[in-house]
Amino acid sequence: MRTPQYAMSIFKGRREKLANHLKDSALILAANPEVIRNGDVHYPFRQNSNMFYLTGFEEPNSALIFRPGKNPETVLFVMSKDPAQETWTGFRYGVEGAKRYFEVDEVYSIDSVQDELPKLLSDVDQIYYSLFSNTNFDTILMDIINDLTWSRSRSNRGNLPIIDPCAMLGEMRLRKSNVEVEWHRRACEISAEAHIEVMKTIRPGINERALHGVFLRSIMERGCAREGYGAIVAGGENATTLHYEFNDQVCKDGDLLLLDAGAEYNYFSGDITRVFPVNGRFSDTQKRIYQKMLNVQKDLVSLVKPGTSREALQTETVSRLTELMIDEKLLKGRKDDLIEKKEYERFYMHRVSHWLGMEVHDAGTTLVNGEPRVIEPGFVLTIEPGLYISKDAPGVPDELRGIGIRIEDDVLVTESGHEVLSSKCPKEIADIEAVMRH
Ligand SMILES: [Mn+2]
Repeated sequence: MRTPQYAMSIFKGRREKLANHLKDSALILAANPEVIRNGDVHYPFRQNSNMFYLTGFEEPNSALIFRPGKNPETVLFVMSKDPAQETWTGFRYGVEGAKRYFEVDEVYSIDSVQDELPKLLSDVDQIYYSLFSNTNFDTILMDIINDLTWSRSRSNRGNLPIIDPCAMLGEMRLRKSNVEVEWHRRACEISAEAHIEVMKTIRPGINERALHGVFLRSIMERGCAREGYGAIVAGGENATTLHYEFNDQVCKDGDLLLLDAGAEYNYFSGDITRVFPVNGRFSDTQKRIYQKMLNVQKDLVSLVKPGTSREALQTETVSRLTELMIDEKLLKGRKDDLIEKKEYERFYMHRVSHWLGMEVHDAGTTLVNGEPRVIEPGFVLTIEPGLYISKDAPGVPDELRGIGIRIEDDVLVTESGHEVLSSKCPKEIADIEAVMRH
């Protein structure tokens, strides 16, 4: 037996907010497909973010139909109860259970979707639906729409336009409500605590994978179902590979470790990167380059406030990192020329920020009408400048070879500026070394 872990008023409130944008429309959201390999091996299921956002319903083989102003307005299709099947694959709410707990107007069995869905779409003028997130459901829906097109053309009502709801939902998800901020803050706090656990555990000779295990144990002990994305646990020169995910090498004395890992709590993801010495003490060279990167990162965080844009932060990052590269003899020449020719891309090749929310790279566009989106209170974004000097990069000082540094925090935009949601995670050299002494 299960009962929902979340207050239904949260999901109902989100649907009410959305209703104004959906006049004479039906929004259809399908659950994520299950991942099953070799026929019967089930992998952990995670609900589609938009489906969870508007229902709180976490089972596969389900769908939401939301038709503001119509009766019934909110309909869930769910898997029917099936005791024999549940013995194998676990509890299902079933039609009755879903009706009892999820505060929707109507619940049908997913087995009857071909019969019931056409009726729910017969009196709407457009459909909001995202193709390709569940291709099985795509096929079912296209067949239904094909039939409807035929009957609608006979009654001269024209074809049903299909619009992707991601942009509309992205606008909503960018602006976090109080409870969403609370959940997100907790996701970032747990991520920070788990980073500290890894800092305390690491020592020369330990495998990157064991450290990943420490991170996972720490977040799950604190109530997280999973990490928000595959962690990057990169010792030494592995940190110069941006999306290093093998996490299976031995950590060496004298190397730095780059840990990019985040907990998912109530479907909100933290996303923190820290760099710390495997043996607990930064060398002089490591100290110098790390401190310079930290200064840049802290200055960038201080620029986050309503009215700025990720584009403006990117321009500042490129300027500061190019200066740093000249200073460290990684680049030679005039700063403006080097920026013009994008020479910095040899050592820094990604964006400094992305939206953060239910997905680690969250919904919401970067541009609005072709212009950089202006940052508003309630947005959460990352700040993550990086520097990656591969061990065989030509013409770089020997002492810097094989060093990869990225420092990443999660920043909530507030009316007066910002709040660093990941501030519990140490990043000052003295603070990191102090944590590691314990
Ligand atoms: Mn990130």
